[in-house]
Parts: sequence; C-alpha cells; structure tokens
Amino acid sequence: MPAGFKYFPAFLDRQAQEALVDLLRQAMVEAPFFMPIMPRTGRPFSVRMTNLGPLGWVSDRAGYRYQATHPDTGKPWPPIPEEVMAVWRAVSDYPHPPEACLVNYYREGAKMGLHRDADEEDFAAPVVSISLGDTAIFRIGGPERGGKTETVKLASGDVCVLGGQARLCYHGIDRVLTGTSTLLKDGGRINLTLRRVRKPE
Ligand code: MD3
Ligand code: FE
Repeated sequence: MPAGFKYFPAFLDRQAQEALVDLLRQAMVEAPFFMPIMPRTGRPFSVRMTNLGPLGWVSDRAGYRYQATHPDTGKPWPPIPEEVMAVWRAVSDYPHPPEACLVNYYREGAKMGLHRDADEEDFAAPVVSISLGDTAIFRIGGPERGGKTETVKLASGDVCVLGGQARLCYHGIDRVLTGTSTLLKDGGRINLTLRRVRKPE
C-alpha cells in the first residue's frame, strides 16, 4: 500500500452505521442523488451522487468542479453532520475541517473506474472515506496510470484515510458485492468521502 494509506476496519459499529444512514436519509430529502455525467463523452456515471457541506463535487458537460449548490435544485448542500465531522477529527490528523462530503451511491452493478482526486487546491489534507452497506472491492495503485495496483475489501463501517503519498494515487471501485450487508434496506453501498477543497488561510 502507498505510504499515507490508513485503514480502520469496523471503525463504526452497527448502531453508529444505522444512525448515520438515518441522518443521510434526512439530508437526501433536501439534496437528492443526482446523476453525474462524464464531461467529454456525456455518458452517465453508474454511481449516483450528492454532497454535504459548504462545497460539493459535481460533474457535467462543462467539467468537474466544486460548487456551493445542488445542480438540480440550486439549493445549498445540507451541512455535514456532527457525527461525520467527529470521524474526520478522529482519523485525519489535519487541523482544519473538511469542506466537502461527497456521498456516492452504488446500486447493483455500479463501479468507479481508476482515477485520481485532483480537483482540490489543498493536497496537504487527506481524504477520509466511510463505507456503508455492501462490501466493495477497492483498487489502489501508484501516482502513475498503468502502474501496479492492489485491492482491499471495504465493508460497512470501515474507514480509510488517504494522505501523504496515497493522496494522489490512482484508485477506483471494481465492484460491489451484492447482498453482503443488511444495513441499507434496498441494498447497495454508500461511500462518504470527506475532503478539504481550499487551502486554509
Ligand atoms: C485514494 N470514491 O469519490 S473512497 C471518489 O468508494 C472515490 O466511492 C471511492 O474514489 C468510493 O473519488 C473510493 C476511498 C478513496 C477516496 C479518495 C482517495 C480513496 C482514495 C484519494 C486518493 C487515493
Ligand atoms: Fe476518488
């Protein structure tokens, strides 16, 4: 694994996971999942997305970017719940709060191709990921496309931190193992990624 990758299996117990799903359901009334599309091809992602926090990541014909409002409703994103901020404080080793919490929803068959997260200004801050629901096969490589990769299974309640060298490594989700968790009533997987977008003052 690249230096700076930290893995905390079962960081959240079942009760904490259920509480988080309840909070997300409430937030999703204000900020429903939208369908991001690839800038060049216009093809939809198989993952549905929404965001929490002052900034949210969006992708449409115009490109990838962070913005303060939901692309469909035009409303500001709901706040990041305190329980989620607490995870960041516990694992990030970074003194400033995250500005974006991207919520990725993987229904059956959804995946995410290998990519780097490079739309942020502040690469000194790590990305923190919280997995909920069905187990995913997460793939991580090096800083160059085409290098060696390895896989890690991410199960419900697992948290990982991608800092240091790992922050700019290629990564993706090969697939989600249907029926491996009972957390989400309709199955599938939700991943939260917490990010610092701007450099702190
Ligand atoms: C490794 N999400 O939203 S989270 C993404 O499970 C994304 O939904 C995946 O990749 C998911 O961009 C993986 C774990 C993760 C997040 C950010 C990273 C791994 C990372 C940044 C650099 C290296
Ligand atoms: Fe990513």
